[in-house]
Amino acid sequence: MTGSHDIFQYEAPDAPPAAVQVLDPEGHVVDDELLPDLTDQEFVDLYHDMKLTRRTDQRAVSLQRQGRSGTLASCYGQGAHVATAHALDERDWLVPCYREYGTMLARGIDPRYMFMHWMGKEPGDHIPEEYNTVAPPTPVATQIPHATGLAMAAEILGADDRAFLCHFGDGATSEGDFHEGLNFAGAFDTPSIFVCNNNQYAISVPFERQTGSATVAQKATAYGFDGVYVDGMDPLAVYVATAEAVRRAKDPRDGESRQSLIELLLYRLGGHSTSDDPSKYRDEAEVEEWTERDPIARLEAFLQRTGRLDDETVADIESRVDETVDDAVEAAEAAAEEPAAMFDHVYHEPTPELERQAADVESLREQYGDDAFTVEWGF
Ligand SMILES: Cc1ncc(C[n+]2csc(CCOP(=O)(O)OP(=O)(O)O)c2C)c(N)n1
Repeated sequence: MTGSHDIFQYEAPDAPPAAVQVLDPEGHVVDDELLPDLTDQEFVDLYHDMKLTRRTDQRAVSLQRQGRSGTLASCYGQGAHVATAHALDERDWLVPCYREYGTMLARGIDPRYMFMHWMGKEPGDHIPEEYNTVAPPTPVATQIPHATGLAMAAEILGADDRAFLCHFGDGATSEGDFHEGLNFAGAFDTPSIFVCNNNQYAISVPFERQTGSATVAQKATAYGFDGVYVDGMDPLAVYVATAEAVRRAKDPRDGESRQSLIELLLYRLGGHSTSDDPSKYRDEAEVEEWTERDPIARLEAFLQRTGRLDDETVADIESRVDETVDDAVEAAEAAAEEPAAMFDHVYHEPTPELERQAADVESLREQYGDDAFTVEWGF
């Protein structure tokens, strides 16, 4: 029994590696070689979509506080996730999570869909087909095997040359769905990109209680693919890592896997949801420290310093974003409830139980009219 440690070939890292970073918190380029090859307009478009996401977020929280909408998971602080959508082609598929809806806005999906979703209006979950985007889920991690299944189905149908990108949080990595989704992706060699938004908490559960691993990214090796640990408060690092994963999914070089696990180390500056009080489980000093790394301020500083953006353009973007969000709220509030539509896309063929439930909804509507479905939000 001597030297038994020598027979172990796989060693778990004790600590995370340095995260991939392009911009420091003040917006200085830290690695010129990693600076993405985007046009000035593409850089500004990314900034626009991050501002649109933040404005949508602020309005949604305000509507919830006024009792005009339901609860939601704000992405305040996590806005750099928007950059993952900028690295996708239109034909690629996006499987977002509830907090990463900025990817949907970046793909051109009108924010009215998000407002309807938060208002509990069923049409909000019927994303027009041309966007190749799945509506965000509420159950934790269920979207991960769905994303792998989509990729497997596309391969079977011969629709290759597209990537399938799926978002989830650190808490989702403790679900069996995470293992099943990544395991199948590796085993069936699908063109999959898994993005873990590690905001360091699953509601009140801190990351060190979620896993004994130093990182989520290292878990990729167990599934036979590559992982990368990224500064998730840096939109350009997020873009570069995703663009590289998209390239690998479609055109892997020797030794590269078509699957990637991207871990974004980030922080949610707000509560888990509008029903949460984060002061119960984390220190204000921690929040202040991460506020300094705000992804929008970081990108704006870089764009201003390099002459790609000026105050006039910022003001113009802000007023356009305000107008888009105002119109979206108006449209969402005016939209019908359509509760029976919730049964339409559960299965390809409705089951007898679903048909019974749909008939119940119709009979309630006949008895009480549309008022039967008006939700009184009272959080
Ligand atoms: C299967 C399931 N279990 C529990 C919940 C309740 N729940 C909602 S969000 C959440 C935490 C998820 O944390 P994480 O995956 O890190 O994502 P985050 O919300 O931090 O973005 C939990 C436990 C749920 N929605 N679904």
